[in-house]
Amino acid sequence: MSLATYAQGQRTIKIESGDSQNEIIEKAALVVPTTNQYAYKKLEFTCFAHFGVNTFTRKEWGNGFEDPKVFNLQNLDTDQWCRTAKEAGMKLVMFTAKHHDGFVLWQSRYTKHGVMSSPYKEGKGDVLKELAASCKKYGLKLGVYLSPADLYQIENKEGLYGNLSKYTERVIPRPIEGKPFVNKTTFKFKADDYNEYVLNQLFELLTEYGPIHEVWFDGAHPKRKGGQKYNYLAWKKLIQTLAPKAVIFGKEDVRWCGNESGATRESEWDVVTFDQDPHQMHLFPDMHGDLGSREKLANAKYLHYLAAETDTSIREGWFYRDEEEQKVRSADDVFDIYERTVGGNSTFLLNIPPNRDGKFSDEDVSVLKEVGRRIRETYNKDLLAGAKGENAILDANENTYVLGENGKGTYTIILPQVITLNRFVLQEAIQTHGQRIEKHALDAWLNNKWQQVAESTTVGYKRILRFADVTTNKLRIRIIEARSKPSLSNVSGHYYKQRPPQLSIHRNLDGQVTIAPKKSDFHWKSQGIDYHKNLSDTMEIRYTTDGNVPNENSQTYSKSFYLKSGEVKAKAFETGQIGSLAEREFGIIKKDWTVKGTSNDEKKKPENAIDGDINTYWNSGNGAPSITIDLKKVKNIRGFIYTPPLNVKEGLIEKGLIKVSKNGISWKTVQTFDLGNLINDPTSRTVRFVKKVKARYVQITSIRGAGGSTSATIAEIDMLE
Ligand code: FUL
Repeated sequence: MSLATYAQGQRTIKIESGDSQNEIIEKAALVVPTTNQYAYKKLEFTCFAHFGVNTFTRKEWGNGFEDPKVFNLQNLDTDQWCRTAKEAGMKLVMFTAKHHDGFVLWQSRYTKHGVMSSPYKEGKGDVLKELAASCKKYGLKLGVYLSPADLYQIENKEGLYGNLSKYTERVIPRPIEGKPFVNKTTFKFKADDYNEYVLNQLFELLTEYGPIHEVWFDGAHPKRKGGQKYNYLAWKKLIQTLAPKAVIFGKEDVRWCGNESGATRESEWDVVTFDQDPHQMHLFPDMHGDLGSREKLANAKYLHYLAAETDTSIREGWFYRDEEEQKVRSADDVFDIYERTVGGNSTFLLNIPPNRDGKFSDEDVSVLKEVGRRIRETYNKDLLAGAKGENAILDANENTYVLGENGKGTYTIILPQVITLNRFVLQEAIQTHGQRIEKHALDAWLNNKWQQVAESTTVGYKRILRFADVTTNKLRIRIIEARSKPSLSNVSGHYYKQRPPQLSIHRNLDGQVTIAPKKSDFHWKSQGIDYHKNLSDTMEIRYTTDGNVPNENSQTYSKSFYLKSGEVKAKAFETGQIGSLAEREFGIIKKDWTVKGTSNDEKKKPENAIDGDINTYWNSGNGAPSITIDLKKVKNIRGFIYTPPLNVKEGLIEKGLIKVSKNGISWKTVQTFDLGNLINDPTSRTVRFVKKVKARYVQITSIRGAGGSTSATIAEIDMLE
């Protein structure tokens, strides 16, 4: 089929069987976002708020058996949430109206399992209503998270989830006496009981809480029942009718970036591939790895615009737990993620879990304020102002752009004076021309010649290049590889006031601890500065092992040191500035330990669980999902750290049992433990015992594996003394 058949500006393009590789690439260059997707991309930085029964039970995942009375909310200050989000520069608040536990935070007509049965305002409270009013007041958009998984509807006797009811024609919303809707729209859908429940609740959420701009369907399922299927095409019809400006997350509008830790891809393509027509699909699998390179496109059946969203939490875990143990990301960390996500063609959704007092905690607020300040200080001022060059890319107008030649383009910018910059922003005209740039570089005129200061891959909605300070009066952008004619829409130059680096702390099997500036993760150069080389000249690292936060008088770090067990805290100090806190808890040295357990595969042997290497792991295979560790000496143990492997779904221990023994003959049960959300968030989890136990042998048994898995898997176990 000739390419002329395809007008520029389609969201989905079918690949025909005879299409050559070049034709596929040409087609990819024609794919553009919808108006809603484009508006969504422009939000850039958005706020997640996980709030519900888990806030009060301190669990990551509830189980559906929670008594609504545990939601013992007395105070709620959604104005404070929105004021803080606004100050941080966020544009939308995404709220967990219903998480997997099934407890609803609005006054739904269709269940009693929610705020209506809680102490909050004696059952008359409506958290979503208060939040919607605050969003309006502060000019923020609102999104709703409605978990398809619903443990309350799975576990209770009259529960609708998987109850094997028939698909029949249902009128949505189902009328409830005495509670009429102002919006008189009705729908007829073929649905079973649970799909009807979801549709009725969507109707409430989308008609009674102001305009909704994003609907979030999480893919995680702690449990399933009765082969329950989702009639997503009906949900979509309802959403598109009642919330015409909303994008749908987890489906064909917005996709999960593939992790919950703030990791970003070097090349984030929004033009992705499908095997079927995405407009007809009910289920959208998570996407991992390379999504849009030329090699990937070669096997496509459909090309489709699907915006990337990166979600992570400011606190360890998605729900608020406490002020003491639950770590909070520093402003350095959040700002770094902001630059990698927003500046890496992804929308940043940062979770700030409100606490049991109905507020964002002080520490979270101060981090957000600082991040907002840095964003404004760095990005509100364009250092290219007054420069000469292609007007279309210097005019800060998203509707003007410059079209390059096929596959390339070079643009020189002459500044009215010398400037110093270390950030450079590029944007493509994705509204009209989609995402085309595959490789580009920035040069600066230095010592009478062009020198490359940064190089990167895709651009899309936005790319932020980070590099060491450059002082120049001439810059040059080179588009090195692109699909069809690249279309740059905007560029700008910025200066970020350098802070001391973030630190990372490691200990080897012999107990030697090293502290060093964090290596640039995910292919980002740490602004070209080699801290390792300059360590003693410009920066000092100070640390403690007694639990105190290091200050100017704490011990200086000059070489690795031995630590039997305990906590290391460190900060970098540099010309009057103090860096953010790095902290790490280390268990007992594992060098002499031995271990017993089964495995089907030499590569997954039990020894991998105690080898200090998180890249190797143990899996119990067909044997008992249990491992026994011999610490070789009786120790006083206060807990342990379970580290699951990355990218392995089999055998993650969701519920486990700990037993100990002094002699390996008589055993004592210590306790069980529950860990939620391990598949999507395979981070280390610390389990603290109610009281210390004396033990030489420790046995960990999996009672329930994540996703119904029957084996047990451990990347690393550390025992805390
Ligand atoms: C995950 C959920 O299981 C977590 O609890 C959280 O809501 C996160 C945003 O998505 O899949």
